[in-house]
Amino acid sequence: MKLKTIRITPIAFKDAPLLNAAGIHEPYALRTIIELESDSGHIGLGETYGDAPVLDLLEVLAPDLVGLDPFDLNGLRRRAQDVVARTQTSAGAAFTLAPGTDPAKNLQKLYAAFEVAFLDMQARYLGMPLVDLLGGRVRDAVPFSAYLFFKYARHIDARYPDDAWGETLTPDQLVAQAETMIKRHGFKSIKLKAGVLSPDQEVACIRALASRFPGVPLRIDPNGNWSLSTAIVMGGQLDGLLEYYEDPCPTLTDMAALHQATGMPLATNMVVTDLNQFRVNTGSQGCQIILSDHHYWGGLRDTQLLARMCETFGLGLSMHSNSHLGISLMAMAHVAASVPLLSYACDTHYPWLDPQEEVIAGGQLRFEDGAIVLGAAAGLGVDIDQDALARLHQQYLDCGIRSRNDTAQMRKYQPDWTGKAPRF
Ligand code: GKR
Ligand code: MG
Repeated sequence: MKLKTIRITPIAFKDAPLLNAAGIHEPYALRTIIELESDSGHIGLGETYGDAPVLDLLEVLAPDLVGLDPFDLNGLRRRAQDVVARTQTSAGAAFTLAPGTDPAKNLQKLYAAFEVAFLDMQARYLGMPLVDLLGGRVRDAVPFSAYLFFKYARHIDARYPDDAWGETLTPDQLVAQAETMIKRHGFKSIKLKAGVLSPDQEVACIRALASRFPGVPLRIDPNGNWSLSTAIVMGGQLDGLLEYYEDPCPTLTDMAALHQATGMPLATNMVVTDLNQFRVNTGSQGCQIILSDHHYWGGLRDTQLLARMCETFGLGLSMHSNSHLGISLMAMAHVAASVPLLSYACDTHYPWLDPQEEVIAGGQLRFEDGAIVLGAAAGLGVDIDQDALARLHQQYLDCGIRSRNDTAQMRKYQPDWTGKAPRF
């Protein structure tokens, strides 16, 4: 089997005005959809970042892959390495909360984007679900957590109607958001994206969630927006309420000091994002739980490698997410189903997706009791709705956004906004 055609399509989908440490989400989030077809008529699908630096790399690599055997992952890696070595991307300054804009991860992102599509094609060719190609399922149902955000009711500059979630800036509004999300999808654990309001207000929100949802595992993620001293004080107030404390401080050194001071389990998707940082972390014992993300950890097989490394070094494993559509959700679910260690529900932004903005045939995927249940369909188990793809591509052409920048977007609301962390 040889690769015959490769189609790279940047898309933009409507996104809610979600607040985070860096600023606020723009009205459109970007993704790239990858479609492969082989000379035998098999297809392979992938989804990754849509930021300009990644898109540039994907477009340069694509022609080099025509004629390659989709089972030749070493061939893919060599070609990806060549492209990264010889290409100047259009990267500006990296925006820390969006791994799609970080040039240091170019090789992992580029390889991962195609690796998923290659593996999808392999599995479709063999007539098996992707999880089985990855070594077999250790679970059929992959649990995800309710991912809560503080948010404004509307974008400052969107030309489309407000989302149905309304404003979330108080404990009562946050509890209402959690109730809706859990009722809709059945999630059994809750994550709060923090680093937005004052730490005291955010701790009050966790308390409100704990009293409304007794026994439900809770996490808070201030995205490095709390200084070490703030994180220690807030840790004292949060101790006993959290299953883990995610990225309160911006550096590994601070995370290590925080763990030493509080003994709390710390999770990260910010200070351990590759194997070199993993090595440093094992020396400093800064973070006890690593949040994997195949989009920048180098694909599905390297995510399995990360899981083995976590097992070897006695660390826990969970999963990070950025704004994404159903192809990514299924890739996350297939790899999560193949990893024995995964001991926590995965993150996903998927509940924030407007159902009209999905690119896969049949529309938005459903969570059953908070989980994605893997079936018997070959590969990732999803197909593209070509009309939706064309519409979302047109939206990309029209929206004018080419790299995610929540800090610049926040300046439209607050002109003196710096997004500099830690703010508290
Ligand atoms: O989408 O606002 C967001 C998140 O803050 C995202 O950018 C982070 O990468 O979800 C992420 C996280 O867990 O840090
Ligand atoms: Mg995080």
